Amino acid sequence: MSDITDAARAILAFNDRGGYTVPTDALYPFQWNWDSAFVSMGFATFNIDRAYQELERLIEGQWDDGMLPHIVFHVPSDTYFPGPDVWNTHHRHHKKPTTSGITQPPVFGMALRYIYEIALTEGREDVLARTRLLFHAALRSHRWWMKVRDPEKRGLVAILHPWESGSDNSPAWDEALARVSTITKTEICRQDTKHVSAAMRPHHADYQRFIHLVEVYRECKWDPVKQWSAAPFKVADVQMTAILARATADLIWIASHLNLLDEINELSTIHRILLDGLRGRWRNNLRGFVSLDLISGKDIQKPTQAYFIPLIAIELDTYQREAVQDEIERWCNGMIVGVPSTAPFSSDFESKRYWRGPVWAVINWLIVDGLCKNHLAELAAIIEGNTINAIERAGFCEYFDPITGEGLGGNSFSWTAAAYLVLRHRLNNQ
Ligand code: 2M8
Repeated sequence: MSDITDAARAILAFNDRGGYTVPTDALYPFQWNWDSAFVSMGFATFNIDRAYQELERLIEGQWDDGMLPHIVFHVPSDTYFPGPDVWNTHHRHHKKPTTSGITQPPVFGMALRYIYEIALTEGREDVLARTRLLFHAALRSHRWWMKVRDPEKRGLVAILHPWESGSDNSPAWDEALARVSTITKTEICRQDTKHVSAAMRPHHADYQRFIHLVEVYRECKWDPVKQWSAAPFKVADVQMTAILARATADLIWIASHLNLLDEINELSTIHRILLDGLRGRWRNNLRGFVSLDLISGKDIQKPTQAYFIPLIAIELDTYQREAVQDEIERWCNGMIVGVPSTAPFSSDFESKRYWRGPVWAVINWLIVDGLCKNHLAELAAIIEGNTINAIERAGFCEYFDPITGEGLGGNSFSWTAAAYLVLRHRLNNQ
């Protein structure tokens, strides 16, 4: 085992808060939904029990209606804003931990399959009951997505807050977010800029709008039907839909192993609906998939990494495959490390500002996976190699400047460590 693999494991140990992992110390002191799903796959490369535990701690925060919240506040901390009092979700009863009121990309189902497959290869028959329990939690959350976030039956699930996408200040949300008021009742006490430079973080006006949205939904008492009608921001997101579709396929795989026939049928219907929805979002002229602004009714054409995420769920035709390959190569041209989260030729590109240009290891992991699924293994190997090199050079940073390769944002970041472990694991098993 290399020193760097050791270091990646040490980061997960350092960020372990007792069965769950914080994304990084201080800047993000709670359990985040999709971070934990990625992290559990990192754990699975060396400790199956700890991998299961990560997901088990996450579902402690699951709501009765099936939603998996984006943050679980297991223990108090004052190093992050907004904390539980701003969300005020009233989920303090039932002995459950408090949570935020929105969700995040459902990587959970993908993670569960990944962990379960490794457990099976290790001959761990004892994980069956744990797998079944987590499978049912995932299924409840997928039902929630379909019912609550695609009520108009487009085959695409919607986000009501940019934080749900995980790509908080992506240029993809600029136009839709500009319609949201900057007025807030809550005092905005940002903590993030105490930990990292403001030049790498979202702007103040973004935060005003993020908090305004929280207030709108808090006033709906977190009732999903009321939120859907009150939402000033509503986007059918291709990245979210693709992750949900892929996770659904992974749940079908698990259900077949567990011999759950009704569940296979139910999930297969969901899967078909989502794939149909996604296929309709391909645009030949843009060489990628685009989200739909449900308030303006317009395509969101901004070139971001979301263009390529549907590859994890969809089999492209030959024309699309060549187009995607050319487009990704164009975005990576001249970069030390691709794939930038916003195309470098776009006027919105900022190489250091969070989701407006920097490279994220977990996004590359998804893109590598999608390229392999679509028989573009050579390009996948280049991106995989560059991601590993960037981490080995700059450390386990939150994200990387694509032009210089510099490591940015928080340090000792859990999902970057997990990405390293999983990408290395893939390489070693090829
Ligand atoms: C970032 O988002 C949080 C809000 O959820 C924040 O900036 O305060 C995003 O990068 C998100 O994708 C990630 O899950 C989270 C924790 O790493 O940080």
